Amino acid sequence: MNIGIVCYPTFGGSGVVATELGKALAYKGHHVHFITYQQPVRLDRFTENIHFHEVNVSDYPLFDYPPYELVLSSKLVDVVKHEKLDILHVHYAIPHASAAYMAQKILEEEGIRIPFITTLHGTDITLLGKDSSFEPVITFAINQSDGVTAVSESLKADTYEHFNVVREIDVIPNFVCLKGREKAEVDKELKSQLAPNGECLIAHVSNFRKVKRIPDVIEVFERIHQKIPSRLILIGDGPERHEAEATARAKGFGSDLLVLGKLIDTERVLSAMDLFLLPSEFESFGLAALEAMSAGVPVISSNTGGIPEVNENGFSGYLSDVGDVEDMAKNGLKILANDETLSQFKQNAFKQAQKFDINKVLPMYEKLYHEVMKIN
Ligand code: GMT
Repeated sequence: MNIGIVCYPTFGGSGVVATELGKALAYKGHHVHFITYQQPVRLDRFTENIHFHEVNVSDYPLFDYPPYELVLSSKLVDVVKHEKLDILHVHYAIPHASAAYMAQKILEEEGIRIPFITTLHGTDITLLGKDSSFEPVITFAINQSDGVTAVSESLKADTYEHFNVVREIDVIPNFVCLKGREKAEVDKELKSQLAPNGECLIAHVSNFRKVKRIPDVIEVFERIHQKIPSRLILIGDGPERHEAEATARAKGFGSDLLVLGKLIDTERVLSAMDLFLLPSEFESFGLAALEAMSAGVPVISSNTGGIPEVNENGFSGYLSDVGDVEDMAKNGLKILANDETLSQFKQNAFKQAQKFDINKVLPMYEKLYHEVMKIN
């Protein structure tokens, strides 16, 4: 198949999922065309069957806000025509689904029928979707899509709750690429660098937005740190990061805080961790938690949104109510209590991640592509 993928090219979960999906499809022999304003961050090397089409937004002095959506629609028309695409798969409803709809209509005038699938990722529905300035467009674009997927049952339910969606939504969960690994591999050298005195390593990965509840990460860590030698490893960047560093210093454990910033290859660092914290206010899925589990790291998380579909309470980690930092710390200490318990949770975390291996999820997307193309 000749597949066009539209996504945000940044470190956010939707961009990561779209890029990894494209890479896996290309590996299976499909031709994949990424169409976005920048090379996606995880598309960092030449890969056969993968093509990148940059959307250039012109900087006319007339525009206070350059119309990205229109330029994207035009680019989609161009790529569909010249690369003879069979299908478009857009990730994140805004503005990708409506841009795809516009491109579809323009191409129809020229006798070309291109179906498009919209994958809903979370904040497009749960945060932006609730904003009345976007709602009619999102509802329309979802209803006009030839296929719609959500990354969890919880997000599917939220979509029906917040929008007047009258069409079927398929749940296709996010995934990890385990590359045939049967167990998680620990980077021992890195572990001893990060924990020179054998401290427990506790990680958090995110874009440090408010929804991630970074102060809870600090609170939970502080409680664990008071009981056992431990270090907090923060990966990613965003508005709440600076405050987190300042609080850690003020609380007196600044020297046990390591801020690694945006990393392309989180897998290696995660493999050295003992625990992962995800206390978010809301998560439609929690890809970061799944990536941690795929590195054999148990997860202490909130029980919001789609997280319970990913992290199994008492098996791959523990779930607590949003904001219950006492319970999260208590659960973290339970996992870290002794080597035996920790090792069992690590194995369980990897087993849980195996349920979301790309080999299980990729065929679901391929099946949907075929169904949508047959109807059209
Ligand atoms: O919140 C983020 O980290 C970014 C955001 C995005 O759209 O890139 O993530 C959303 O999509 C991810 C991939 O499907 C999900 O794993 C995240 O749970 C979801 N974020 C929220 O729902 C807050």
